[in-house]
Amino acid sequence: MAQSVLYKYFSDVEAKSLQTGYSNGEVVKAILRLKRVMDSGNVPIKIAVLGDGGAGKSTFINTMRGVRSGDQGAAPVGGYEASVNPVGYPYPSLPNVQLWDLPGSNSLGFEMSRYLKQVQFESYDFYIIVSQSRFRESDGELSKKIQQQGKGFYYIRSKIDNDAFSMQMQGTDFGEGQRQIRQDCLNNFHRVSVEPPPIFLISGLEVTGYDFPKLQSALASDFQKIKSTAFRLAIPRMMQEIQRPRRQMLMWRIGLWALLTVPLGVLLAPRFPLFTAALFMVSGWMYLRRQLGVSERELGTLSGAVGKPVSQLKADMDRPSPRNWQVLVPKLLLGTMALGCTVAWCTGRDSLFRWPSVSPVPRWLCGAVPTMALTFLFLKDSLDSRLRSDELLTNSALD
Ligand SMILES: Nc1nc2c(ncn2[C@@H]2O[C@H](COP(=O)(O)OP(=O)(O)O)[C@@H](O)[C@H]2O)c(=O)[nH]1
Ligand SMILES: [Mg+2]
Repeated sequence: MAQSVLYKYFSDVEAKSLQTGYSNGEVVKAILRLKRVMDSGNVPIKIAVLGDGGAGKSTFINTMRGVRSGDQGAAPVGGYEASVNPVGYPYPSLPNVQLWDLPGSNSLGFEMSRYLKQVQFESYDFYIIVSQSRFRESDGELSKKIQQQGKGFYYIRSKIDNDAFSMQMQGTDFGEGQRQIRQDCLNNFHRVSVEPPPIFLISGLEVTGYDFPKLQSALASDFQKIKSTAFRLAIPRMMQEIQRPRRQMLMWRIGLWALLTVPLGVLLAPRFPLFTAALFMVSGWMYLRRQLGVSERELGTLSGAVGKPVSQLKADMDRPSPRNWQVLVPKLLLGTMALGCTVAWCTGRDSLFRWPSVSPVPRWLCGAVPTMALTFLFLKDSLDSRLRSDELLTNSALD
């Protein structure tokens, strides 16, 4: 099951009160609370350390944390996986950061998609891929998955002390050797069509040697960006979670309203299924308009708090959603059916619907089913687009 994003950033009580507040129409209040947390920078960050088994992930985590492999609380090192599940370790140098030791991407016998699921790949905010001796296909696949999410990562060539030793034995210049390794990594990222990340050549055993100090200072200086990217990327899911109780309640009401079209519309106005659908759709839509949305006054408050003109907030929240044919096609079909029934009734061709008997039931059903389904789909769509406006408004306010 996907992990809750809301509970990652808020305590149980705060998350519940955000949901209740939103259900009571406090959209702007909810947005401002999200903004407060974002501005405080007091957000937890999960950094995944991943790569093949034996690449040096656990050693790297221990060295970052200033512990040795045998110390209490250190990640177990040495050719075996402590667990098939990721393990998180606090990183004292940066507040609220955890380094997560992931099982080797080659060690569980998993195909990539199962591996990603097992380690809850998308739950991390930043990634460090550790690779030894050469670029692997799995490095390319993992980096693509990271970039698809819009998140950042570093690439580490570990055990560079071994490379240094080999080069020395072969009389190769180490500076030139390092340049070639970097170039090889860059070429491989270009080959797999991934924007190359910062690349560090390190020995997990030497915190002051090679690129280790550079890596630590890069992480410290990228930290603000990592935090704000993580929070921004979490907004759509956080909003969905905040909106969930309200959406569920309104979905129930929409379902009941659509169901009402059967007894009321078809029995009272059986000749005009399209008219019934229109009546229910318009009244349902007006109800949703009253239930959801942000008033001018609230927009003014938000505008003052985030320093963005009301016109800009409005333009952002009214951005049209991409056309979804999967929703549009059934609506068109149902509308055509309801229209067909209305035309048949009005032109006296409704005898078609009486077949095979003179019973009016088939005729009613022909009108009732598309009317009900059309009303439901239309209102569900309206509900989702109103909720989406709130999400767009949140994005705009926190931008
Ligand atoms: N020479 C050298 N050995 C390393 C380095 N990093 C890890 N090792 C060794 O490689 C082996 C596997 O390391 P480990 O951290 O358990 O790899 P993991 O499976 O990726 O977690 C251990 O014997 C480590 O001591 C490194 O940078 N240099
Ligand atoms: Mg390990």
